[in-house]
Amino acid sequence: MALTHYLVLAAISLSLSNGLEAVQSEHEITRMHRTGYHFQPPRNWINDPNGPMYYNGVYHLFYQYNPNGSTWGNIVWAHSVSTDLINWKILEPAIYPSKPFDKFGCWSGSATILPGKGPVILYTGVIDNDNTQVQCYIEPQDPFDPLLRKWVKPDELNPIIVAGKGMNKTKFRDPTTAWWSKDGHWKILVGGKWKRKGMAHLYNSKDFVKWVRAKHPIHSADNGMWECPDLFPVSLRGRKGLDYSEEEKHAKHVLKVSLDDTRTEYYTLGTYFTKKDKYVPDNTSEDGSSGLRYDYGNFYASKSFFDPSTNRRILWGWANESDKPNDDIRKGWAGIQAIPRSLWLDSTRKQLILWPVDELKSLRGKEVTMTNLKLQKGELAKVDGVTPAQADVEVTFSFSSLHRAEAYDPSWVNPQDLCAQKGSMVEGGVGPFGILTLASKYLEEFTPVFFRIFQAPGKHVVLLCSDAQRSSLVDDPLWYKPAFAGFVDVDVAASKNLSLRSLIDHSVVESFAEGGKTNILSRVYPQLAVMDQAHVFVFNNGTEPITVDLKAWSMNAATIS
Ligand code: DQQ
Repeated sequence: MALTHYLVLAAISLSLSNGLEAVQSEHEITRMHRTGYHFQPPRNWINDPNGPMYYNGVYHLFYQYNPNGSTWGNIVWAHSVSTDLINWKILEPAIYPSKPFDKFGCWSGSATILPGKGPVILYTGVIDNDNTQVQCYIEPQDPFDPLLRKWVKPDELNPIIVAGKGMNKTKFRDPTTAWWSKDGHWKILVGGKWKRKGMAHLYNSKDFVKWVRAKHPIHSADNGMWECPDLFPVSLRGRKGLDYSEEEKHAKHVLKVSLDDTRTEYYTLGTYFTKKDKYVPDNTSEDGSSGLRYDYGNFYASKSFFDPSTNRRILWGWANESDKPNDDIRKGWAGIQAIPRSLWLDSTRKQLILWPVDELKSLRGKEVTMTNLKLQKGELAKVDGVTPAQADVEVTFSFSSLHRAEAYDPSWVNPQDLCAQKGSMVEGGVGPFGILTLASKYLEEFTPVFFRIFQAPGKHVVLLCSDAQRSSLVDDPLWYKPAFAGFVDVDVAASKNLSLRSLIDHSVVESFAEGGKTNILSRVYPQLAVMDQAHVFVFNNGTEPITVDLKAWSMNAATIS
């Protein structure tokens, strides 16, 4: 059916219903946007993933958690365990304020597995109302407990690091996993700020007890407080992950920082000069907020870990809500974790690839396929047969020519502005084409995830958008409905196709373009397109016809209890 037809129906339906009048019960408000397979605890606020690790056959995920409500505060480390990264058992909080060195909060940190000893954790303790931050040490009470339920803070060791003279002690947090260096030291990074400069302080220790700050930060840049830094090696040879301490010849390093000012993250690929304790980004990686991102959407405070059981590096990231704190109080919950992603270096060596861990496939239920489906300009087709609000969709869009690609204006440097301006409904040459997720019957609401291809001198520019602008009938200016976007670095003239995978889960659409080159997570709150009233469509709004090949699965719910 033609898209214009749907849009006329949407207008009629909206004028008849005079907007959104549905009165929702408290139960519906709490339930209807909860995720089916993205990690979230039964209630309350969560933020950063903390101390992820694999130990003795068990994955541990700790996370910042407010045990008393659904806004940020009273922060403890909640604790969940899993054997497959998808289904989780929720345990008692592992770290909570109990000592003068963490009385005002137990903030983010990381786990390190010490040879011959087992896991220990470094985290940030807040010691007063002024937010003075120190780094603290905690270890399992019983290292033989398979679930590591209880943790103890040795008084004689804590706080293990305090800010030195001339440092900003209220901007001093989020210790990384430690790595062992050939120079005979354990090393960690701690995020910091001095004036406008964000930085990662480097600390050395011979015994994991006494920590000495290196003369200079391992790296810094003029972009405000660096939260949750992460530095790790990636192999130049294939997808195999490397442990933090592995000093492989055939490796590069990744430094990721989370920017408090913009609540966005970026990473650079570069070289870690171990002797000098310096990290230098490659000249192909921009060192700033418009640099490379794991995700161009709602994804923050991420943290990776090495999984020795499968030789993967796995990444967790927090996806905040996009509604208002008052909505979260009504819902009784806020925050989810993105699906854990495997991570490796792209063959171009200029960026990373991120892809949902394979274990997610265990939740795939009924499968539908669409093959060789032709879509002319303005056409769309419904994907029938899967649970539309809880689905995994993989699709390839092919086209025979790029002659119709619109000219690229070099002033379009910000993909998000470009996506907001040229949304899914603005006709183009090659694209926009993609999928409409969480769409209501007559498209009063939908979250499109789509490509648009432009012709620039000597190359094509591929834009991926995940556009929340029309995702919900609720017209609240305080709801965040961005047209998230990123460019996809791909030779589309050679391949003449583009692939997309979207994980749709009630209030989250998590998308991966071209096998994980450019990824976007959006949080959305449809009012009509909920549960079995939601739909998934494929569409084309470009003059170039496209061919669609699609597989979609209903997703079963993960067990998280
Ligand atoms: N969240 C934690 C801090 C960290 C911030 C507090 C990042 O440790 O810097 O909940 O979201």
